[in-house]
Amino acid sequence: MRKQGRAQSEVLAELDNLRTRDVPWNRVLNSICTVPHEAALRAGQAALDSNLGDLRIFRGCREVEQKALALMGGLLGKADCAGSLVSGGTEANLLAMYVARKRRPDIAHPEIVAGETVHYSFGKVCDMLGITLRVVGLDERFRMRPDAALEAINGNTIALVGTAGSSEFGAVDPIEELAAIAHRRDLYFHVDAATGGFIIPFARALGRDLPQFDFSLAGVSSIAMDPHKYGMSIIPAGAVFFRDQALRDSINLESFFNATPTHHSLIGTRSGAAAAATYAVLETLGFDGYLDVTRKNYRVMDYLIEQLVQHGYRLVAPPQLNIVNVDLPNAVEVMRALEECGWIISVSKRFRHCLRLVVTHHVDEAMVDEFVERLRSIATPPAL
Ligand code: 0PR
Repeated sequence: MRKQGRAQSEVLAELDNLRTRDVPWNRVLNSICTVPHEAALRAGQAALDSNLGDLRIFRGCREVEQKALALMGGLLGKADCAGSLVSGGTEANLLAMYVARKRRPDIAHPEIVAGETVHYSFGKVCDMLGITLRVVGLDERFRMRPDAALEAINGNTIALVGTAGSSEFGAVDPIEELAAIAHRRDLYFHVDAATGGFIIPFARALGRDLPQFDFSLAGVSSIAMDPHKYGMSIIPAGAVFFRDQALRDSINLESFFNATPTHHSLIGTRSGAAAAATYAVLETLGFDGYLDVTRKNYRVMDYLIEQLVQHGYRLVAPPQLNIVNVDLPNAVEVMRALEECGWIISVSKRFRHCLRLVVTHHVDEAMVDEFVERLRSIATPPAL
């Protein structure tokens, strides 16, 4: 650290300058996160000095958090489910698996069963909690196969995990069938809807053919859903919901001090900014506002698909949520060439022929036109 500080204006100018190096959103096609809603940005900025780790001081912020949780919980088919606002999908999945682990102290070598496209956060989570992750095969649309899940479940299984919106494909596992399997066996069933949680309820209302994924299914024990992805809140805003209070309370931890509430998430001192931002965007948009956002995302995605197909490209599978994968044998090379031209897209390390394009709030038809033109100048579609 320098001995004497610099002028604040100089430091801030340096930071502004560094931020100009960030890629502008209109060249970003790989990110599940997007430009936050204006209400979220403003509310978040106004609450940056708060600490949800001390609820005796920040009583107002606590109320904001409760209100945000109630609004999200209301989307999940069980008004009295018990939620926590957390830092994102990773923490949500960690807490869910922590609860599942606590629920079965009798199992010495715990395992969980999930589909091959389960998010990599489960790798970390299982490592931390001493759980073995058993991944099972997918169908032709990259969804977990329930028959494979059934085969993998054994006496050490403490939880089944379904993904409602995989990071790579936006694929939604057959949550209804998986929930039924879990229910029959009294198995904990976690739904990772970090990505799909803010899409599926609205897409279903718009008539899209997607399975139910929430607590209206008897077997669902917990759900991760991230406001900082398709919810258009600021980062870090994630959420985890448990079917009932008792499940959430199983990981409660007392703090040192009298009259301080128990903690039930990982992080102690944490800003109330994300809670305020999340509440602000939920209230400003309302259900109809999210319907409009979702309708627009599907419209732009359908346009992208139409343009790609018209120019001879093929998709690896029809997408369920707003993630499109183009089948290209040299996808990694194409990704690098696109990046040289300023465009950020992604290619999975495991599915190297899939050029992945994420459609979210900041993507529109004009951006699609520019992108497809650039893609055509780089990658000839493979002959059929
Ligand atoms: N579960 C699913 C299904 C996810 O898609 C993600 C993140 C997580 C859990 C973990 O969430 P957090 O990252 O909030 O802890 N999926 C994105 C991905 O891996 C994260 C991301 C977002 C990466 C924006 C890049 C980016 O620009 O693709």
